Amino acid sequence: MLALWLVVALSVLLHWLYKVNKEFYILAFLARRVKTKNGKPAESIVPVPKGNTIFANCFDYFGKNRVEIFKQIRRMARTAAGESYIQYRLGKATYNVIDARNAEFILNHPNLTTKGFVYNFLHPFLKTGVLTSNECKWHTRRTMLTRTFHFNILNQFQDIFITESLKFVDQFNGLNSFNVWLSDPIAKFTLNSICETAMGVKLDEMAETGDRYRESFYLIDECFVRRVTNPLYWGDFWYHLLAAHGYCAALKMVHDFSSDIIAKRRILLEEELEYRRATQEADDDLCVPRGKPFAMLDTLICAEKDGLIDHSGICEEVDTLMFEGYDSPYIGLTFALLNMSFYGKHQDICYREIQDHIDDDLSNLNVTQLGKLKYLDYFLKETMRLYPSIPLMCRETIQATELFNGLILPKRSQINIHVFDIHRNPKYWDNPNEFHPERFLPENSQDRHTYAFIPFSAGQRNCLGQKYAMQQMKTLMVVVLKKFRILPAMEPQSIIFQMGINLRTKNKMQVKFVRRK
Ligand code: HEM
Ligand SMILES: *[C@@H]1O[C@H](CO)[C@@H](O)[C@H](O)[C@H]1NC(C)=O
Ligand SMILES: *[C@@H]1O[C@H](CO)[C@@H](O)[C@H](O)[C@H]1NC(C)=O
Ligand SMILES: CC(=O)N[C@H]1CO[C@H](CO)[C@@H](O)[C@@H]1O
Repeated sequence: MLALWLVVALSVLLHWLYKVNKEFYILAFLARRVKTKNGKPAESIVPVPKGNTIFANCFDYFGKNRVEIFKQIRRMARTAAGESYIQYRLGKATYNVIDARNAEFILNHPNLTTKGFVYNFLHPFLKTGVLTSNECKWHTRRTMLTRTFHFNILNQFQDIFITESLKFVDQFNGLNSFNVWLSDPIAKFTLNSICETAMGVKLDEMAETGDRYRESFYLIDECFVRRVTNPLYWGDFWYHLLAAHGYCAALKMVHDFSSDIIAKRRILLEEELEYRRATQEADDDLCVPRGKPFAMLDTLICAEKDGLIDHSGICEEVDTLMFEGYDSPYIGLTFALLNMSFYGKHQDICYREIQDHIDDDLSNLNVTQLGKLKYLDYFLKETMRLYPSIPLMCRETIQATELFNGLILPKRSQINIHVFDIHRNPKYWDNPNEFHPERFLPENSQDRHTYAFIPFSAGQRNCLGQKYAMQQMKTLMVVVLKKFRILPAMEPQSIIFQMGINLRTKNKMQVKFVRRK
C-alpha cells in the first residue's frame, strides 16, 4: 500500500517537474525558456546548442582563461553556422546575435534599449553614466551630451588632434629606422586627446598621473572579466574576498584623476566666463561656445548651473567619456598601424592619396580635407571590421518581447550582440578573415546588409563619439604616414585575442617605422 502511494506521489512529482521544465529550464537554475509564436520549440527556429554539463550552458566558461573564452565564443559562432543562437546560463536565457537581420531588429527596437546585467559590474567604475544607465536617466544625459558632439565643436578640436599627432611623431626625432611597441605611444595620444578636447585640460603636466590612470584602467578590466566569467563572483561577498585584489585602489585612482580634471576645468571655465562677461553683451548666452575651443565638460558644468545635473552626475559622465574616448580609439589605432605594416600595397595607396590631397604644411588640415581621403576611410573601416574595439554589446528585455523570426524572449533575457562574429559572418563577407579595404567601395557595399558592419553600434544607443573617433584616427594616420613608412615587425599569426571589456590581445604589438626622405 505504502509502495503504491510512493509510486503515485513520485509520478505526480515527475509530472509536475515535467510541466515546470516546459516553462523553465530547471537544471539551468530555473531559466525561463524562450517561447515561439506558433508554439513550437525554439529549436525549430534557431540553434540551441547543448552545454558542456547537464546544467545547460551554465558552466561552459568555468575555469577557462581569457584567451580560451574568446576562442570558445568564436567556436560557438562557427558551430551555429552564422545563425544567432540561444544559451541558458544561470537562470537567464541568452540570445546570442551573430547575424545582421537580428542586429537590425534589436538595435532599432524601442523597448530594447536597456543594457544587459553584465554592465552592472561596470557600475563601481562608471556608476550610471550615459553608457551604463537606462530609461529616463539615460535619455536626459544622452540629450545633454549629444549637443557637445556637434559638427562645429568637432571641427574646433582639429587643432588639438594635429598638435597631439605631431607630438606622437616628434618623440621619434633623430631616429630613422626603428621598432616601436605601439601600446604606450598610442595610449598617450588618445588619453591626451580626450583630456584636452572633452575635458579642456592639458595632461602634459600630469603625465605621471596619466600613466597611473592607464595602469589602474588595465586592472579594472582584468577584474571585470574575472567577475563576468565566474558566477561565484557575481555577488559582492566572494568577489571582494577572492578576486578583487587592488580593485578598490584602482577605482580610487581613476576617480581621483577625473575629480582633479573637473576641479581644474571649473577654474579655467570660470576665468573664461569672467572674460566673456566683461566683453560681451548682457543677453548673450555665456554657455554657448564661441570661437575658442569649448570642452564637452563645459556643457555639463553649465547644465549644473541650470540644475539639470549635479556634481556626482558630472563625475559619472567624465569617467564614461574618459573610458570610451581613451580606450576604443586606442584599439582602433593600434590595429590600423599594425595592418598598415602588414599591407604595404594598401599603405602605398593611402600614402599616395594623402600626398595628393593634403599639404605638407598641416595647419590647414581640417574636416573637409580629411573627407577627401576615401581610401584611408575604407582602410580604417576594414580594420574596424576585423578588429571591432567593442566586440560584444549586451541588452536585456524588460518585458516578454517578440522578435521578427517568431521567437518570444521572456522578461529579463540577455541579448548578446557579438559584433566580432557579425563582422566575420560569411553570409555577408567573402573570405571574412582576409583584409580587403576595397570591400567598402560604394559598388562593393551596395548589396550588403547595412547592419553587417556595426563597429559603432546603431540605433538609439549608438556611439556618440563616432565622428570624433574617425576624425582623430584619420588625423594621426595622416601625420604618421607623411613622416614614416610602416613595416612589419611581428607575425600576423602571433596575435592572440582575449576577453576584456573591449577587444584585448595577450601579446604586445610592434611595428617598424622607417623615416621617409
Ligand atoms: C574607434 C572608436 C570607437 C568605437 C569603435 C566606439 C564604439 C562604440 C559602441 C559599439 C558603443 C555602444 C556600446 C554598447 O551598446 O554597449 C559606443 C557607445 C558610446 N560611445 Fe563609442 N566608440 C568609439 C569612440 C568613442 C569616443 C572617442 C567617444 C567620446 C568621445 C565615445 C563615446 C561613446 C558614448 C558616450 C557611448 C554611449 C552611448 C549610449 O549608450 O547612449 N566613443 N561606442
Ligand atoms: C513596447 O512596450 C510598450 C509598453 O509595454 C508596448 O505597448 C509596445 O507595444 C512595445 N513596443 C513594441 C514595438 O513591441
Ligand atoms: C577647410 O579648409 C579649406 C581650405 O583650406 C576650406 O575651403 C574649407 O571650407 C575648410 N572646411 C571647414 C569645415 O572649415
Ligand atoms: C593584426 C592585424 O591588424 N593584422 C591583420 C590584418 O588583416 C589580416 C587579414 O588578412 C589579418 O589576418 C591580420 O591578422
